[in-house]
Amino acid sequence: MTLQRRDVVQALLADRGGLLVVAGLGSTAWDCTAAGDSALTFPMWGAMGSAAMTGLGLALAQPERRVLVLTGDGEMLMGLGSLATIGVQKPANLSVVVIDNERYGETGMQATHTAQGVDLAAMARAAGFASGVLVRDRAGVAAVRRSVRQDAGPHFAQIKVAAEKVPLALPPRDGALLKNRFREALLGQSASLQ
Ligand SMILES: Cc1ncc(C[n+]2csc(CCOP(=O)(O)OP(=O)(O)O)c2C)c(N)n1
Repeated sequence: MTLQRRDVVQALLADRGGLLVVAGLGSTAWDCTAAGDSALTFPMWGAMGSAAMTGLGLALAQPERRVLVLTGDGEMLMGLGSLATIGVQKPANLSVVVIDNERYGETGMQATHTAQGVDLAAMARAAGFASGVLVRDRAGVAAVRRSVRQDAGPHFAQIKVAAEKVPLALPPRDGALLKNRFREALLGQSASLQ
């Protein structure tokens, strides 16, 4: 049975503890909010192509924390160079998970290149990630969940999901608020004043 994006994100984020999450723009950010708004989730809102690089910076700055980038296939395709940089830097605490509906969902469901077979997981492996998997079932999602939390990375997963329209679940829209609450939750109350 085809995986559904909300179930996948819910499963990946359940009991997330101190996991730091960067949510790519659009649908994956709404998926994260639907799974439960959190100060430790940083949604990219309109910034397309930079989710993985934002996650890399966070992972390098916070080597004791686990960092998960959850993003869409269109967003990942726009920032492919980041795979090479992550492959070179090799942060063991970083995972990049692409929720692959093979569409630019937010802008009208136009097909992306993954609909034509572009294999992002193979690209990540070739770039030097510790693992790069293509996932189509629940067992695969459970394995990704484990890797995100405990195995030495960097990990990459391309999770195929149905191309469905789901209800909007919007995080706060104010960028300064999102940054400050993330910093406070991670670094302590005085962090937003620095
Ligand atoms: C540089 C740039 N180009 C285009 C857009 C418009 N845009 C917003 S969301 C989106 C599609 C995102 O597709 P994908 O990452 O596959 O996410 P999905 O919604 O399908 O899960 C596009 C093209 C943008 N925000 N920024």
